[in-house]
Amino acid sequence: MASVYELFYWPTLQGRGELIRLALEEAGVDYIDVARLPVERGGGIPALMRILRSETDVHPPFAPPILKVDGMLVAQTANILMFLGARHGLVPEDESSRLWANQLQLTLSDVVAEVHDTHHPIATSLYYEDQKAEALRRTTLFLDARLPKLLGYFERILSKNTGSAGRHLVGDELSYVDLSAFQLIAGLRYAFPRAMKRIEPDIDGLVSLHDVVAARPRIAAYLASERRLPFNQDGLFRHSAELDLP
Ligand SMILES: N[C@@H](CCC(=O)N[C@@H](CS)C(=O)NCC(=O)O)C(=O)O
Repeated sequence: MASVYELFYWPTLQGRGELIRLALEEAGVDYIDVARLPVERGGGIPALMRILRSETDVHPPFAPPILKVDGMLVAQTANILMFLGARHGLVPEDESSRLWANQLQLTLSDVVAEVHDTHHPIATSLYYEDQKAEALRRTTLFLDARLPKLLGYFERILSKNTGSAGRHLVGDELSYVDLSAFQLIAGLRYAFPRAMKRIEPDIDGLVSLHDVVAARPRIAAYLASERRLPFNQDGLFRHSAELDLP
């Protein structure tokens, strides 16, 4: 019998949970986005809180996204993707490619954390309004130096992957790292359209990768569905006029 995947993530955001949703969608498996079910059907934030506050789990996760399957609770985005990738053909089979995919995914997680810190540079517990000056300073430095450097790194990895003619980050076929790279470009375009306009001419491989992923039949169907939440001001990628610097 096929495993039933239960994803636990904040119900109104794409956030890091989106990297897991994209892998589940591309794999074509059935999954339940538990916190998006109504509370009366066992969903909502209470479902997430039950897991985070559980006293009985032997391996309790610290933060979402969390995947529950076959009696296991798996957390940490890169860890979940390593697991799903191996199960559903979203990563090559050999050990060295799997390590490489995980390494790239962890680097992508670092980028995601830096994006988050543009709007919350001091503390997640403080409102954006209470750290606006620091956010502006942080975003300026991020967009000027860090973002071109980080995206330039992934662009270099694409161009070195000659086996795939520069079409994929790992191996010859689509991997979960490609799916996450798609989400990174989409999120950055939403949050920082002006800076991305400046940077995109230097990362044409990543831009093509974004388009190739978006056109994959399962991903295209997902993006057009109600399962895909829109970007918004509560997620990782936020757009504000004052941080949308050129
Ligand atoms: N390194 C973790 C970070 C997880 C994380 O920061 N999750 C956020 C949502 S995207 C959260 O709800 N954190 C709660 C907390 O840190 O207390 C991962 O990649 O999954």
